[in-house]
Amino acid sequence: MKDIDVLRKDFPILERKINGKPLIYFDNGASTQTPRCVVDEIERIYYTGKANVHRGVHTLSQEATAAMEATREKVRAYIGADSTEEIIFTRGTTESINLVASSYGQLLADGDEIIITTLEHHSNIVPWQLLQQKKNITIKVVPLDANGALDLESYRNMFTDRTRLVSVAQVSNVLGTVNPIAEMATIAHRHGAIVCVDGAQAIAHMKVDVKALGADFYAFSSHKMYGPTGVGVLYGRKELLNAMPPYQGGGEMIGHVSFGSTTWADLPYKFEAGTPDYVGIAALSKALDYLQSIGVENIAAHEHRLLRYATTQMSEIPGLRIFGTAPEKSAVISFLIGNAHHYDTGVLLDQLGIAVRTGHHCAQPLMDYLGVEGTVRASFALYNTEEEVDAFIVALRRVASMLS
Ligand code: 7TS
Repeated sequence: MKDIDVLRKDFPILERKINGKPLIYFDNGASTQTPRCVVDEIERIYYTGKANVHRGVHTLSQEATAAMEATREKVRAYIGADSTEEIIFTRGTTESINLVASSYGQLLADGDEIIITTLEHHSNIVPWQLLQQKKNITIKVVPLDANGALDLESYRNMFTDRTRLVSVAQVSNVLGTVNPIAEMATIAHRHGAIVCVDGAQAIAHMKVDVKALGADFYAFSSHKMYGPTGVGVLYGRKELLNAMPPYQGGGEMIGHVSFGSTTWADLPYKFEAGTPDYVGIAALSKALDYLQSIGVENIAAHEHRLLRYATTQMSEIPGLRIFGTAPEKSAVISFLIGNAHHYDTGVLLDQLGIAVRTGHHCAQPLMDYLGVEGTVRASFALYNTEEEVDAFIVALRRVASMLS
């Protein structure tokens, strides 16, 4: 990977002091920081290029449209999709999954079954529960083994001739578990079910190829991949998207509107009602360039080094418990120190300049399964360093002695 000290200069926020201490930003699972090239692009567009997309013959509008469509093509290539018709811009992973549940959900019938897992984020649980209020479907939940990996034997045995869809995170935002999506998709497809993948925690941390994964839908958020907030992507296989009804109605998603009947626009516009965050979408293009200039495989290797380094040292702290020890694990470490409350640990770490997330991480069913109310979570990104991990370990030892 490129020199980390040079890369860190792309992120001015990393020069901040928090409570008099240099910021150590370990809350990348919630949002990654944004490099200068992305912020510069947002500023450039607002100052010199802002115009709505698709709505004018004038030059600025044409430029804005071209920028949005160029990002669509870049996203397509980045995730290995066949066509830009399969790339829908949304507000984030949450909206992408809601789109699938609302729209594809309308094609389900009473008595149909879907499969999710114990480690899902609420955004891959609640949309399906909302669908359950409209359709009498059954939601089955794949259990975990002691390491926090999915129990694939149970998964295999869950399929019936009524199973229509599996919706699963590629990476757990709490345990870091990397799920064997390709294997799960093969099993699902054999039973005639389709697979929706929540890629929120994967997209910036490993190579994603939707076709190699066998994903029929793939959802992710720009703000977790060094891009702007307020932008997400839903990849969907063209034949599925074509069969699905629109998600929202409004401008830009129609073919022709009359009070008698209205027809829909072609893909992907059928699913993009209203003015999108066209500035954010255009700037996402710069985040993709940035990721590619470093190489996601290099980022993954760097983050795994940090994961191993931190895990080894954390394991030596008396009373510290790590949740999630799956063999395939991303750079996310959830933990508790003795009986200390996760919130107290988080506040003390913040005093020392270290940003971690605490709480249930929008995964309450997983917390119930783990038998805890919440955890503390450190999650790494490309700009984190071993020196930061060293400072984190010193801080954890201090917190442990204060709270025990
Ligand atoms: N799915 C997973 C696995 C996530 O980790 C998150 C956000 C989402 C979906 C929702 O993404 P959004 O961009 O639509 O909000 N996870 C977290 C987190 O772990 N801490 O803050 C947000």
